[in-house]
Amino acid sequence: MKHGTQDLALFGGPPAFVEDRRVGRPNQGDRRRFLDRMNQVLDNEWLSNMGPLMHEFEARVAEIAGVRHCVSLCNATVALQMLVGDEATGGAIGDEVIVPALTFPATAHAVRWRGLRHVVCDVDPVTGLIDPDRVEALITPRTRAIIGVHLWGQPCDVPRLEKIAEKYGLRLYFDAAPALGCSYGDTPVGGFGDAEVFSFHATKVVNSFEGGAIVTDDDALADRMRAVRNFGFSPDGRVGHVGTNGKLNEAAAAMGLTSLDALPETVAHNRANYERYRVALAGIPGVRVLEYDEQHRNTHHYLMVTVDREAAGLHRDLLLHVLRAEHILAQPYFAQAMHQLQPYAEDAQVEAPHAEALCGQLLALPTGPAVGADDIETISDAIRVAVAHGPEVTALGQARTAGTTDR
Ligand code: T4K
Repeated sequence: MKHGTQDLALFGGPPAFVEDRRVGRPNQGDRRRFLDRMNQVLDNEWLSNMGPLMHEFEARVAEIAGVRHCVSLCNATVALQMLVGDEATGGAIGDEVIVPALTFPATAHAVRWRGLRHVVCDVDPVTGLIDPDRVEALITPRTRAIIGVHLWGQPCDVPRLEKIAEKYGLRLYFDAAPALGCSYGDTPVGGFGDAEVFSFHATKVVNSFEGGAIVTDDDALADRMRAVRNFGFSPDGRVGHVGTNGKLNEAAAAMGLTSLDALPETVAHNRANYERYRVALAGIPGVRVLEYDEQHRNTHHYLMVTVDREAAGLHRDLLLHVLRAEHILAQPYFAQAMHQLQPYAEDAQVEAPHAEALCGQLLALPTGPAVGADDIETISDAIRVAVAHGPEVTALGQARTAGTTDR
């Protein structure tokens, strides 16, 4: 239990934890089962190129997402690159893609990587989700697609975005990288828009080391995407499309299946952690847990808080340093909006005040099966002490962390 500034590790106190408490610690599932599957892979002598475990993984993901097709891939960034390209849209139909200002850089990078232009749209000030009210004003004759991002598993305003896409004849995709197992109302994330994209990166709720998928109910699109992920080869062996190598290998599928086996218990644990954090952080001035709308299902893989500098008496970046010194490896997801990223300096005048404000406030706290009730008490205690002594921590901390902040 910490009482004053001197108890904080940043100022010489003993760290709250010996071992790091991390955001993004992989959900590996049962090791024995993984190793059994790896033995199966080696016995099969079939390591990649649409192997049996990849097919099994695809079937299970499609079932969770409630869709006909899951096209598994080596990561979600490649999935997005494939979807914005001419091979998915069925021809060149404008070179602009609308993306939210608040997302992981991969969403915008995928667009630029294909030689297209991403157009940044501001977000809702509370949820951080793309604001449909602002999307319409960004549509031009050059617009080809809209990408909504189900940030932290919260679903976008799917009905309104679908209406806008239909009205203007645009492709609608969802970057659902963090949203496997989540829903809009009772409908699982996966079948919305023309297609959605999951990530199975090591840090996601289900991991396949690296991995991703395009999920859709569009038979023709799925066929084209299956070809594109394999150098453009069609089932008849001819190259019918410009393609890439986006295949998910069998070791990745073995981990993906094992991680999927553990999904129900992972989600139950995350949900309990979310409730614990809400109680433990209640009443700390300026620190607010991002509450997920109970109308939709969330896997609670991300425990997000905002830190309001005025009310808390210290900036999110300084709190991050305080926590890291305690071996609490919180993450500033996300510290820069898309138009603030250096490669996109030409977008510097984009107006996205809500995204900018959130970027200065958001903090992801450790959760997941490795984080228990006692850990949450300890983490919340460190936050409470830092905020209770905000001005003092700020004065001392500025000297201690000069030049090392994340922003
Ligand atoms: N769209 C959205 C909305 C996304 O969030 C992402 C990825 C993508 C698209 C692209 O998906 P992929 O192409 O990756 O499939 C991490 C992930 O690398 C990234 O996949 C993820 N979003 C993003 C939100 O988080 P970093 O830069 O924060 O990773 P890093 O290395 O700093 O690790 C984060 C934390 O996880 C640390 O506390 C350490 C811990 N960790 C990490 C790894 C890799 C582990 O404990 N074990 C591990 O193996 O991006």
